[in-house]
Amino acid sequence: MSQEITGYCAEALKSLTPSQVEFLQKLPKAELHAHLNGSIPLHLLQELANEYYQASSNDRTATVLPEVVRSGIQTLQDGIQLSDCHEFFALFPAIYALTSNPPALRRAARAVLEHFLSDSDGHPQAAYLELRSTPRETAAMTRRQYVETVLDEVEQYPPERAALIVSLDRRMDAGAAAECIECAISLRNAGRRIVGVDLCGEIKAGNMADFEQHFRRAKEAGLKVTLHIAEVAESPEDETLLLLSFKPDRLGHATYLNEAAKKIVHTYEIPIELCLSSNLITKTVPTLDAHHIRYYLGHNHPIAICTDDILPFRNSLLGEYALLMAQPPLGLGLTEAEIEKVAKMGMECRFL
Ligand code: 6MZ
Repeated sequence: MSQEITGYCAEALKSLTPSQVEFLQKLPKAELHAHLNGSIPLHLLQELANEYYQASSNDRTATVLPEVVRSGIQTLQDGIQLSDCHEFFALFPAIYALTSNPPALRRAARAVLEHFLSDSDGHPQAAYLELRSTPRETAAMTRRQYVETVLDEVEQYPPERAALIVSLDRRMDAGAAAECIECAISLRNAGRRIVGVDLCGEIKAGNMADFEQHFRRAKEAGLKVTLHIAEVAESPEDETLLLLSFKPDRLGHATYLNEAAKKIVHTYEIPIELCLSSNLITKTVPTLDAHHIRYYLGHNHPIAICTDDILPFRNSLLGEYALLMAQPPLGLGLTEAEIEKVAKMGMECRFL
């Protein structure tokens, strides 16, 4: 079942001719910034929610109140309206309640991989997917079981099509962060398909100095590092420079970099994962015209166009590329040659 697309992507897609859409569909595209629990197709979320409602009356171990889950899922079904980026993170406890045991997580991972990689509509959304997810410890699984469950699904696809990035949440304490890194390293050393680690989560949470040791350890062990960085105007400049000192291999968003940070990013040619709809819907960027993609395109800097969270944003990778192609104000009005170059840059930024 294909996911319903609404909002900016839908408008951009509607404005294109069938041959333009076909051009975008045929373009080999890499999806390098998709959060598993933010990318669950809506039809599966509804299924998991119905099962959760049936089971929740007997469940004494539930950590999230059923009313919180019900209202969160309802919001996702109705379509979200955010007044700022911080409201966005409040959606996740409800989703997490539905993917808190291995069978449900397995179904979620399978559906997300299928969404991006199956070519049931003639063309897959992505030629290659680097899926990312935050290992969670629940009453039903350890963090290691979480990662193994997701990996089992990722590895159903050949290595040139899918890999996993293990995310650290900024809210994690030192013990949890260390456990995630050790888990990523040991599974990778055992031949499992983990290509990197990520830093994500509530933008203002955590002290990033505490995370330095974990990312250094991951790099020493041969894992690549991507970091969500400077997502909002209030992101502290010293924090941004500290994160850059971890020597990341890619950056997520990088919306508000000051001159010193931009200099580092250019000197080391650190590719940027850009999520256009996500930034517009969470209001970290006011308009497409003001989006920092223009700056990076103008500087011929490596970028990858990504979706972030198709569940709340109701976007798609094809729709994000439609935003590149549609004429202003619906899109950026790039030529086919320019879009082809962007897609190629995305493929070249893979961690694999
Ligand atoms: C920062 C984000 C995010 O890991 O449980 N996440 N973190 N910025 C964003 N953009 C607006 N979108 C999602 O997927 C869900 C988790 O990804 C992070 C949040 O920590 C969220 O809880 P996983 O699979």
